[in-house]
Amino acid sequence: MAKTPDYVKYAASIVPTERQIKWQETEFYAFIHYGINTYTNSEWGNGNEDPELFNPEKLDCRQWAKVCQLAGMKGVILTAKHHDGFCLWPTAYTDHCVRSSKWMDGKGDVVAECAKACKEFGMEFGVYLSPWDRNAECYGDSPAYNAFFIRQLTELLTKYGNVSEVWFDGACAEGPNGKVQVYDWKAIHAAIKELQPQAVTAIMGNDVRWVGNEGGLGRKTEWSVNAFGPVSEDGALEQREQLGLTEMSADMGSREVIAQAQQLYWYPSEVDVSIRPGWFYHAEQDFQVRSLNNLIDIYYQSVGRNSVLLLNIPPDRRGLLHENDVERLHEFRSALDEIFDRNLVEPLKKTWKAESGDSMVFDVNGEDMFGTFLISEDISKGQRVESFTVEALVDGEWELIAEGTTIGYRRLLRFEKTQAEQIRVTITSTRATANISAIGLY
Ligand code: FUL
Repeated sequence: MAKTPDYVKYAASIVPTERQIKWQETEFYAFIHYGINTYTNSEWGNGNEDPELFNPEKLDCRQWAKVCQLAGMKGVILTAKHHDGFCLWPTAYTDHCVRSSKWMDGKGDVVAECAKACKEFGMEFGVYLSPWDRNAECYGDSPAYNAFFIRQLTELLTKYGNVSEVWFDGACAEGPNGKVQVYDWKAIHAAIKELQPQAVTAIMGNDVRWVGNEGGLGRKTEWSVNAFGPVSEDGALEQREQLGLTEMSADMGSREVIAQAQQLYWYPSEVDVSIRPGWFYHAEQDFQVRSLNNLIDIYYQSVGRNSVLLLNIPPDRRGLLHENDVERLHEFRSALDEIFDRNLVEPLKKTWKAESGDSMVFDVNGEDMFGTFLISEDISKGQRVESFTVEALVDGEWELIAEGTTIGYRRLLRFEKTQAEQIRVTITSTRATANISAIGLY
């Protein structure tokens, strides 16, 4: 047998942090895009909107949290500030915030209400704080804006209890002074580490990578171990450039790519997608809520492809999740519960330690129909499997019914519904001993 190259051994040795494991286990959570854009019917505000326009009549964050919880989501990420700079909390650092609105006579705080509701419903709470700020005068005066941004971040991370995820979008532009803002990611991340060390940071963050599209499409081959490193890591940007990698690259973790890398990272993917065409609520999109089948496809393409699903549901002008979205989420939960209701194979009692070529056979009763295969690696020990097959024993013959490449935290494969007496799972290639922690057939 050929000797495993050192770079492959190195890749197999990379493991996630505790907080990355916890994040991956959340599987599915909500994005809530809400703010001044909701009231101006836009996606990107200019920053000169009148704060008085923000005036929900029935704002109810408990409804958001409850709906999300019933949909099986484990948390919520709220746009505390979008690119327009309007803050959903009464920040001390700008008047462009809820304090200047009519809502609750300027005494309200959406971030506080949302954090509280999440706590009540046992959900994680995360914040989106847009680095790009089209309202702040100091935007573009890099040191001044970095200080302002860290002050706002500090408010969010000290006044609202536990924050599970901090989401920084990658948009960047020129400020009123005509200069492009240069963010001090090192200082920004140091502040988070000090104030909420358990929080994962996403996109322009250290822990969670953007999947590279907003259409709900994860890669069939998705390496959490890859050569595309976070912005605040020394040398990561240079390596991206050298290897020609962007968030959109189809391949950032194959043997070909990692052979050329100096440094590898555990940097797993998050699939962010909206339930509607827009990120913010627009009444004219009330009948463009994604179909149930589309949402199920997205689930298989995200959670089923070693990613976490961040599904956006935008509250409407009342401050409520719209009935059409709520109903669809209900249907989505019921459909998932139905698919994954009963595992037709005996669950693994202990981790299956597999080398390349190892197989394991599982009894199936021969009567039930199944069309989904689930497999997981124990990611606390790394991500190692490069390919696997699933065969079914039908009338004494083994037939290939599905095959996949990477596994990671979870891989789901769908195929035409079939019956079998047994299934045989083969790990055809792994970078080191694979630690298979779950097998399922539905
Ligand atoms: C993008 C933003 O520009 C969109 O408005 C939205 O917030 C999305 C999640 O990220 O880059």
